[in-house]
Amino acid sequence: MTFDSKAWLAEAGALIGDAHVLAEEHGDDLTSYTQDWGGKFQGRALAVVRPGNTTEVQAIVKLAARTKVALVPQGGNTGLCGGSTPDDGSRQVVLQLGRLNRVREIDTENNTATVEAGCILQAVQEQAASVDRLFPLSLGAEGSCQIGGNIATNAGGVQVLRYGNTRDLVLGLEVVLPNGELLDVLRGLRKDNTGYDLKQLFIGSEGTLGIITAATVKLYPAPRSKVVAFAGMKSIAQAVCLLAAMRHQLGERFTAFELLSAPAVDLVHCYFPDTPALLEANWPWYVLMEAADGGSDEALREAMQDALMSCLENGALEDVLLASNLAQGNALWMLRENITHAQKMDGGNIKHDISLPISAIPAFVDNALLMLDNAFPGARPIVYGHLGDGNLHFNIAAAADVDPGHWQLRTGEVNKAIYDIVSARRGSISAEHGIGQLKRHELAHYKTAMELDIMHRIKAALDPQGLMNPGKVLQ
Ligand code: FAD
Ligand code: 2HG
Ligand code: ZN
Repeated sequence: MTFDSKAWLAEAGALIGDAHVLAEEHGDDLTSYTQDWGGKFQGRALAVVRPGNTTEVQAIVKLAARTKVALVPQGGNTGLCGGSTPDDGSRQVVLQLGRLNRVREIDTENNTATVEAGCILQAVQEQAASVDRLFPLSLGAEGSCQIGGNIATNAGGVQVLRYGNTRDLVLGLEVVLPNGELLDVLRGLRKDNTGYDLKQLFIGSEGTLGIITAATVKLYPAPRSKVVAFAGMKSIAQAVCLLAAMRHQLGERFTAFELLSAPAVDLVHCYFPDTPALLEANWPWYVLMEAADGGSDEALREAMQDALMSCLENGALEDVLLASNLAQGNALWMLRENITHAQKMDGGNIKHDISLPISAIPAFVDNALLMLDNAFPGARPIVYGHLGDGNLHFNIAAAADVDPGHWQLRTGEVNKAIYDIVSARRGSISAEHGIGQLKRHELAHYKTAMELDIMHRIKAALDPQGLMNPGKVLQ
């Protein structure tokens, strides 16, 4: 039977309202939904549908299942692996969750918030702050990514050191399964050993197993004080010693430990010339640290200062700046967050979001930089990331005399060279960004046959028609 796209659009319109079904056939411009944030992936879609509640999501999923139309779930479309970009479109529909943006409940006694998937991450943080709580997930895209997208990618960010990944923050989920049925495990329990923990399957599944429509997440006491420091050092080995010493001295108060290489800092200065110089001397490596707690600013500053001074004496750092106020702390964070934006402006960088045991990072970096020097002379490594979690963004920009477009053509070669080193050390080729369509071929290569087989069997059990975000994660 031929597929009648007009009839499909009309039926979808009848289910959720014509105004919420966007289509080229209706003269709508779908570009902002059919290309990714980084401009690496462009697709097309039969339509973009924007249901307004869980029942409407179910209705759309049932329609898609009956008519064999594939669905591409989309949150804020800030993902870095092309996970929310459709393919060439004739039979793919983007299911955009932005209208599911209600806060269903905040329970201050249970320290939980139950929010719909389309809530912007920053809005969830603000809701938590309004009741004197902290929702600790924090990342550069927090002004536009959605909590559903964060859960679907198991996002990391800059406070994993203290609070864990998104997975560690989710207590319950509501999920529309690929046949349109509702899996309701939206519970706010910190203990629940009643068999398999089904919600975990959907966390990090990148829209391939179902549509997350709501979540119950953990809240924490809002910190009263916060201090930020910026240190320079000669080597990553020093930074690893610094991490251990600071954690030892500050314990639970230590919330962030971000590594920045000199080329990453220089790139920010180049594209954001107003960025202030922070230390007098230049160092090959820098670390941005943050501590927070429920006590006074003075006491926390003193504890941070004591810890930093003993690290300076012990040779774990060469130079350090303790931010004197909130504005200076924010400027330090801005420098860190702007690396991604500077790289986008610079063009053509090949991203590697890798993780290793923290103890293995210095040798990995030495090894990988040497390999690059030999195999890709002139290539510019822009290394930075969440060293406190053993997660580096080991991104490689084109040599100054190489066209960024040509450099992109070497992605497969560069990836193999880096990932072989990561894999030999039992690391991960995707620490926090996911697989999407960017790394699905590499996943097939670097995961074991047993892991892949189990993943395929789970996918087939939940999505036998293969309509939930096809071509993502699994090949
Ligand atoms: P989208 O990009 O819309 O989708 C991502 C994936 O999730 C897709 O596969 C999509 O199909 C699926 N999906 C989305 N919503 C749902 C849903 N409701 N149900 C089922 N599947 C769904 N990531 C980090 O981990 N740490 C960082 O520090 C970080 N920093 C970033 C900084 C910048 C400047 C940018 C642009 C990105 C950054 N990211 C980071 C990547 C990105 O922001 C995260 O992956 C984020 O969690 C994606 O959320 P989103 O709502 O934009 O999802
Ligand atoms: C970050 O930590 C993000 O800034 C983005 O995860 C990393 O752009 C990147 O490679
Ligand atoms: Zn990151």
